[in-house]
Amino acid sequence: TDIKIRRALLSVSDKAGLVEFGRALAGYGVELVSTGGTAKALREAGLEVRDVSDLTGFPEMMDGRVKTLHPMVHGGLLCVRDDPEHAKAMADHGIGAIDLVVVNLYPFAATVAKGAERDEVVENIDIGGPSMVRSAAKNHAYVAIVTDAADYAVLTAELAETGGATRIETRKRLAAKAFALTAEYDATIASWFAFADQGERFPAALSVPLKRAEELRYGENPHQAAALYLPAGPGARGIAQAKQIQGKELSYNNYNDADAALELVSEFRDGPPTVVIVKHANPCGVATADTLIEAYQAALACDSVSAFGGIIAVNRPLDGPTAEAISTIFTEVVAAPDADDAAKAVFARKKNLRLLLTGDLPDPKRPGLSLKSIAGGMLVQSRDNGAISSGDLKVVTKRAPSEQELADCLFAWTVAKHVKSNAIVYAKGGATAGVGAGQMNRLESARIAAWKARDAAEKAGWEQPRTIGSAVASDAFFPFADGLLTAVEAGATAVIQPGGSIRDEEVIAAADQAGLAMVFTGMRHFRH
Ligand code: 93A
Repeated sequence: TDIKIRRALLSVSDKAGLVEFGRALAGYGVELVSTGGTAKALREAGLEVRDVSDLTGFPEMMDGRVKTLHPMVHGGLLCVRDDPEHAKAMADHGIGAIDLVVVNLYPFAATVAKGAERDEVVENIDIGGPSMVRSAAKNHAYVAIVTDAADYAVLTAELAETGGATRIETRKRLAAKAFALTAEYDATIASWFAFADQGERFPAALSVPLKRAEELRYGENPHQAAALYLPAGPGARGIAQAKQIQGKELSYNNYNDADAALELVSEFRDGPPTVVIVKHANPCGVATADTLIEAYQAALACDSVSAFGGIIAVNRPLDGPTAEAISTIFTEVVAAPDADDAAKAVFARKKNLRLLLTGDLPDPKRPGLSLKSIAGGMLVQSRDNGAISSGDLKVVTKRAPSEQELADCLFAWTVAKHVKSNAIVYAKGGATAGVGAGQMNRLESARIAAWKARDAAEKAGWEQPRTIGSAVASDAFFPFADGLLTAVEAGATAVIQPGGSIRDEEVIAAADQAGLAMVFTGMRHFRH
C-alpha cells in the first residue's frame, strides 16, 4: 500500500518551503506540475516544471478562477487505479494519475483581516484549491494531500525511508487534516458572510459555524451551565474579541453587561471622552466631558447607587487618574480601547477587577446579525445599526430646540437606543440625568427616570435634579400625552422620539402648551 510518487501537482499561495520540497521530490524523479505562480517559483529555483495548462490543454483563464478545474486534473486525482472501468476511462482520455498534491489556499482570512474591500475578499475565496484538496483526500487510498508546510519535512523523511513513496497511514492522516482544513476554510467564509458582510436577505438555511472558545463557570444563574462560542474565522468585532489583562475570569453576566457597555460607548468612538456605566445590561450613567475622569464622575453622579458593582466602558485609553477614580467603588469590569501603565498599575491592586482591552472600538454602523433563541427555534435579525443625525430630525412643535437642547436630544437618543424598552432617558449637558428602563409602559419609565434623577440630586446635594432644563428621549413614540407630561413635570424642555402614534397630534399639542421643543426621528429603537 505504499504508493510511489510519479507525478505531483503543486499549487500554493504561500510559497514558503516550496522550493526545498520541490527539489526533494525532483530528486526521486517525480514529475512536477504546477499553476502559474508556483511553477514560476520552482523554475526560478532551477527545477523542471510542467505547467498545468499543458496538462489540461486549457490556459489558466478568468483571472485564474479556472486553472485546475479540469478532468485532466480531477480524473488524475479521483481515479480508482485498480478499477478496470476507471483505468479504461483514463486510457480513453489520456488522463495520467497524480500521486501527490501540495496545496495551500488563497489567504481568505488574512485578506479579511487586513481590511480589504469586498471584491478583493470575494476574489480570495479559493475554489480550485479546495476542490483538489478534497479530491485528493477522498482518494487517499492512492493520493497523498499536503496542505501544511509543516508536513513537507515529514513527507521528505518518508520519501527517504520508502525510496520515493507514501504510506497509507500517512495518507490517511493527511486526508483527515485536509478535510478539517476545507471545513474550516468554508466555515470561515460562511462566518464572514453572516457576521461581516451580512447580505440583504437571510438564507433559507442558516449555518453559522461557532466554535466553543471558553467554558464559563455558570450561566445567568449558578444552576445554569454556560460557554462562550465564537464564529469561526475573522470578521467578528466586539466584546468577545477583547483581551483580558487582569482579574477574575469573566462570567456569563459579565460578558453580557460588558457587551452592552461596549456597544453603547462605541456610539461615541468619534466623540469626546465618554464613560458608560452598565448594570444588568442597562446603562445607569453615561456622560461625555473634556476628560475621561470628568466623564466618569458625571456618569457616576447619575445613579451612584446602581453603579456599585457596575460594568464600565470608555472610549479613550484609560489613564491613571480615571482608573484611580473608578477604583474608589466596587467595579466588576472595565473595558477600554487601551490603558496606560499608570492605569494598569492602579487596577493591579484590585485583583478581582476584570480589565478588558478592546483595541479600536467597533463601528456602531457595521452590519451583523443578532440571534436570540426561543423555545424550539431561533430569531435572527440584522443588528440595530440604525443611526440618525440632526439632519434627519423633524421639528414638530412651534418652538425648535436650541443648540444645547438639540445636542442633549441626540445624546439622550443614542443612550436610549441601548436601554431596554420601554426606555426613557433624560440628559443634560452631555450626561444622563435619569434613566428609566424595562418597564411595561412608557409612563412608568418616564416616572422612574425622573424619580431617580431627584434621588441623585438629593444624594449629591444639588439644589435641583438635572432633569430641570433637560432633553428627554423615548425609544418609541408616546402613545398618549401622559408620558410627555411626566417629563414636563420633571423639568424637561426638549423631547426626541420617533413619532408615528395615531395620537401624535395630542402629544404635539401637549408639548406646545408646555413650551417644549420636540423632534421626531422617524426611527424606533426597541430593545428587549
Ligand atoms: O481561482 S481558483 O479557485 N481556481 C482554480 O482553478 C485554482 N487552482 C488552484 N484557485 C485555484 N488554485 C489556487 O491557486 C491554489 O489553491 C493556490 O492557492 C493558488 C496557487 O496559484 P499560483 O500557483 O498561480 O500562485
